[in-house]
Amino acid sequence: MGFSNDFVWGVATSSYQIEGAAFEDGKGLSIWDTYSHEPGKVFEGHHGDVACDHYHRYKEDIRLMAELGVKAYRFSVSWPRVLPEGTGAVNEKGIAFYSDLVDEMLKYGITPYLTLYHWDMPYELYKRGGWLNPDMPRWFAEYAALIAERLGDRVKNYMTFNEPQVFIGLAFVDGVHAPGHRYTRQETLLMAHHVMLAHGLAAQAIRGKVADARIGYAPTSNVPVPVTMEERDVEAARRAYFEMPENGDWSWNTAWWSDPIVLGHYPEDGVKILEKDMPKIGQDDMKIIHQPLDFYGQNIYRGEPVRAGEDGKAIHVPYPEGSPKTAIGWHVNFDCLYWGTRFLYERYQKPIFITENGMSSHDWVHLDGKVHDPQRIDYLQRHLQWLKKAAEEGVDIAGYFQWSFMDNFEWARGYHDRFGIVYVDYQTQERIPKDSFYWYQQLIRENGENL
Ligand code: PNW
Repeated sequence: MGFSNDFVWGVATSSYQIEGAAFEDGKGLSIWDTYSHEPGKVFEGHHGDVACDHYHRYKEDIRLMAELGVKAYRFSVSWPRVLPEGTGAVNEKGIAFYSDLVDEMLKYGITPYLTLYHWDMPYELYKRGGWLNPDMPRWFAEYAALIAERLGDRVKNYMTFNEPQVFIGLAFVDGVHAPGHRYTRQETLLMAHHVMLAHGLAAQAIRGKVADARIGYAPTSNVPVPVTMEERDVEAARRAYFEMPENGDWSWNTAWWSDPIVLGHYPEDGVKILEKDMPKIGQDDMKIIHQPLDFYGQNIYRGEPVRAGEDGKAIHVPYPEGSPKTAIGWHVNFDCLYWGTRFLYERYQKPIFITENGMSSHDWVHLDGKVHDPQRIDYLQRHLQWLKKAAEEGVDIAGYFQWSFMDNFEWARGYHDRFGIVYVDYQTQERIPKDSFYWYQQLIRENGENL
């Protein structure tokens, strides 16, 4: 026993990171279109104007996915491509692109998993206050309804948000992602509340249009991993995953972002610590936020080793000097997929999808014309071994999406870091499957049996 027969093996990407065609066919601007062109914001001034030119090459890309043998493809829709002003007039050419993209997937038997918001907020809505504006949840629901109406006959799987921790936390708490501001705690907590309301209203809107829709969510956070299997350490890690830090540093807190959506209330410990900065919560808000979820998605890349202190609380155990890091500088800890899925399943009791997992490296084309990435094969293999162990122990794991299908625009790091199992030559737009592509192809064929 390991992965179920209907286990969903997939790959993931997002609109701004691959599409390009940033100013074509009536698309509106997103905050990443503007931010990436501000000097000094992105590595060496890179931007997503062309990216992988996927907008024009999607047929070739989907054909390659079919060759890979994935059962599902997680992609995102660019909100300003279909609603240039975020609300109101529809850009039919934008809708046509996603409709054709979905048809192309279905032609090869690849199931679409659609993310509504992977950070590329319409610039026009940003000018109106973005996530601070109380109308934002309603605009988001209007957008969700449009997508469900136009694609819902063929798209059944939806994720509302990708990583609110990043597009609120990194963008507005730390100020290092678009639009790159620092707001007060009061303001950012209000934004977070609006994001959750938007999730709830969008879920309702989708269900109103697509009776057999399956709806999920795709947050992220690093997983505290116990350094021993002793129950004391395991319990310390579990607590650290969900507990609000005493300093009120809330933006990466798993419970803050997921309890309201899955359980219907903010976590008590967090409310106590953040009380004076909490937004005013409307009478029906929690009901709106707490919509039935069909699956729980989580992006997991990293673990943070911890052990239990005297009082049972987690103490961070630093990684040994010189221990492995990926090109982006992230430490590697394979068992994060085991502990992460286990802790999440205990708390939320939903079928779990790993909606992203993968690593960056600085790959190149070798003299034999191939791209050799043994480090990525090693990373994926060991992470999947631990995911399999969780499945064997009864954690309900429904699927795994490798990040990313192809090298792409890695946000503030530009094209410097490569996460793909397909290499992209940005000069020629040639795609070259890396060794890890063929490794993953084999793994999917065997349903992970030889891990
Ligand atoms: C995710 N962290 O971002 C995003 O969903 C992708 O768009 C992105 O390309 C990918 O991971 C790789 O970075 C993350 O700080 C950003 O732990 C930051 C973190 C995790 C994920």
